[in-house]
Amino acid sequence: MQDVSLSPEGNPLGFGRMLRKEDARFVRGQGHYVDDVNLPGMLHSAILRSPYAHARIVSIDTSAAEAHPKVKAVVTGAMLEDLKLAWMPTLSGDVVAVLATDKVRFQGQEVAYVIAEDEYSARDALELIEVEYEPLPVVADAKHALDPDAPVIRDDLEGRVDNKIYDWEAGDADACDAVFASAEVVVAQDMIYPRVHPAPMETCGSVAYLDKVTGKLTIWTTTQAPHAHRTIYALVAGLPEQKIQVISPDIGGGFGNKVGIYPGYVLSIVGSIVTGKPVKWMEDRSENLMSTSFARDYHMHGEIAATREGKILGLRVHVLADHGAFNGVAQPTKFPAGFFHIFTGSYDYPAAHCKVTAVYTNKALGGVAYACSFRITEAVYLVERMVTCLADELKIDPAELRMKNLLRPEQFPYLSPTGWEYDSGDYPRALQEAMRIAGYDELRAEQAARRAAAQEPGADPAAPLMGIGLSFFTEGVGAGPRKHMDILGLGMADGCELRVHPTGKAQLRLSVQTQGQGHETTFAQIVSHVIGLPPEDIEVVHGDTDNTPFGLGTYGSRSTPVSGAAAAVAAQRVKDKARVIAAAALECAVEDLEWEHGRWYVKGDPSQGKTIAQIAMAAHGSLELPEGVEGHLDASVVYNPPNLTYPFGAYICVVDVDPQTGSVKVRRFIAVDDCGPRINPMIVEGQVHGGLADGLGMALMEVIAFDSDGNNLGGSFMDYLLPTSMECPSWELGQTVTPSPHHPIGVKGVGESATVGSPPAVVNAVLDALQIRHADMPFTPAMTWRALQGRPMRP
Ligand code: MCN
Ligand code: CUM
Repeated sequence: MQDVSLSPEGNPLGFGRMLRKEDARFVRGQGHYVDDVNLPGMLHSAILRSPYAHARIVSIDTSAAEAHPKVKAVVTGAMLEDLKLAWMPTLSGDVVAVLATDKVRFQGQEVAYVIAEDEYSARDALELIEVEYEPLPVVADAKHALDPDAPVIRDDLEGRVDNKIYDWEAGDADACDAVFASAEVVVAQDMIYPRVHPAPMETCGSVAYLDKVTGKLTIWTTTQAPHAHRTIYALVAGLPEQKIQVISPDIGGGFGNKVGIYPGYVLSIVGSIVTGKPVKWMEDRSENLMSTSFARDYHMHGEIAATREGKILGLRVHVLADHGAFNGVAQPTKFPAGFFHIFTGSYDYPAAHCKVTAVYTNKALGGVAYACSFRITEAVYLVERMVTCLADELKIDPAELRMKNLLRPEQFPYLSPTGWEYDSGDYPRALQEAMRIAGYDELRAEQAARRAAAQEPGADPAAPLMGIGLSFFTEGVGAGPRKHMDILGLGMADGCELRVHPTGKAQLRLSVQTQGQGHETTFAQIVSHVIGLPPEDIEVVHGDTDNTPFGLGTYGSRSTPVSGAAAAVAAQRVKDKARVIAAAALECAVEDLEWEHGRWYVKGDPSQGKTIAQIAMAAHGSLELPEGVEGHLDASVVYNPPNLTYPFGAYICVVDVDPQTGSVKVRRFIAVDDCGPRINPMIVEGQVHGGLADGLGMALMEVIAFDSDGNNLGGSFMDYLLPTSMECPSWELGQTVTPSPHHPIGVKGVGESATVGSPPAVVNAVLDALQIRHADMPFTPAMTWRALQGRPMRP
């Protein structure tokens, strides 16, 4: 499939490396983002946020703000209550306050909303609003959320007496206990996957306009799921769905941050209803970091059982999940803990059990997003840390231990002990390839030599400590099928429409929406792959609910597995229809035609043929079409995937730790990914590069911490560090190609793979350098130094 011919423009026909079509506008500064939307008469707005993590609202006085000469309106929770809009549903069946009415429940929560002639006046007026708060005790640490004397955060919910959201379990507890009871070796470990933030370059925002004459609501908004948002607006606000148009223009990164609906979006709609004008709301960086969806925040206790020879027998885990003040986790309804129960990972053993207890705390909505693959990030971290701890316990090389336990190719399709059916894989080959690129044996030899040298008298105390870390991951991406997977009752299937115009140029209408993943290029390549039109002749239309078919959106790396399949099937239908039309035009039987890329021709006489472009003209022209064949050359599809796709990969990280400062330098990082055939290898590599940087950031520097009063300590880029090219090594990538047997063109998703797979590799490398069993991320210099001194990592 990598063997590509070139279009007249020089781009590959079908799969292959080509520059991204969308970059023609991005590199010229011609991207069009929500904040670039400016409508005649448009007003601006700003949100007043709570300084407290938990407080009762005694009173709100908006009179001074309303008197500001440029202020048009001030909205409070009490006003929204009258409109029945004070609360809205979250993606997990909970409710969240649009504007606080009774209490504020996290620092940064929305309290009041100002609409003004310009953004500066709106922000100035926020300072004129007087809110009297009565501070309440705060639950900042999930470990204390269930203490008997903990304040009940969600006293708005009928009958609530504590902060528990749910207990959920998967796997067979009894069978697992039996295996553990008789196992030769059991290793237990507590670990935290800290709260982190997706921090996309573009913050969240919206421009809403309710045209009172036509009754049409148009909302330009930063969303990864425009169709789902439209339906939710219709359900929540009682607006007629055919009168709602959601447009997500260019999006400057999503990473899961833009899956849900934020109060600000709803408020911009309220603002337009109140003023009759278009209203823009754009949050700033601190607002984004403090109030929008957070990721992770899992406190995990893992136990792994094995024989003394290193055959893994079972894994059990208990998780305490910090969901913040409102349960807004984005995941299919039937999976309250996401896909966490895929934690058995890439290994062959029968016994597994997990229990997840989710609690409310006085923090912003957590556990939502950030290349999470619906909690597979946490699952992979858990299992890859546990396997490494086991290797440490057994004094077996971690690569050897993994090789001994990896699923073997003949076991696929593989049914995991917690119910997942892995579609395809050749795991040992991927690990071997990573070890080959890394030169694993030489690296271990170098490490041994360095450690020996450090023992010599007069050894340099500043000599770096070398560490080598491995991880192997399996993801399940591409949700549905819809009978198992829905969000708020909307099944995870995707529509797609392909139209080939008379002149042989095509438009592909997608329900998913790129935020930087390059869909305008790769989806054109999918269609090109099937019908042979050059990708530059195929325009991808997306991000506008009026002009695209319904579908659930881009997250969980589902675009290519689901919408990509829809595009391939639509293209196949066009190709089939083109054959019938070509047969009519060539006056032969359909069976007499053979396909070569982009053209149907008569068997045995290749000079007699019709290209797709010629067939498109015929389909729209005066040619007499056969019985039952309608004119035009188009197709529309709703694709309901039969299963997830299961990409996998083997990662190796080499670090050097400065023993005197605790600073960690990632010397090398080898990533072998298998996402099936690569539609555009350059884009896949870009996705992997980005994900590796994400993972390095989480392992070494990113954490949103809170003090005991619930103050967010990571509310700016001064405090919340993101990795830059300075911290990243030159990534060394490899690949294996194992097609998905159920995807029409064999591809698996890849958009989150590296973010999922890389943190355990970096952490395992740092701990290998320090030669200690476990310490928690992030390995900032201070944390690493403490760990080196044998001191606790957390104050
Ligand atoms: N691709 C390919 N060959 C494959 C698999 C994928 O060429 N075998 C291409 C796809 O066609 C697409 C890209 O790689 O252009 C990513 O595809 P996919 O894995 O289907 O993921 P999605 O398009 O659904 O993107 C979502 C995923 C998620 S969930 C997060 S989070 C994340 C990620 O993408 N957010 C991103 N990568 C991101 N990259 C950018 N630049 N910005 C974000 O917000
Ligand atoms: Cu889970 S972050 Mo992505 O799925 O948009």
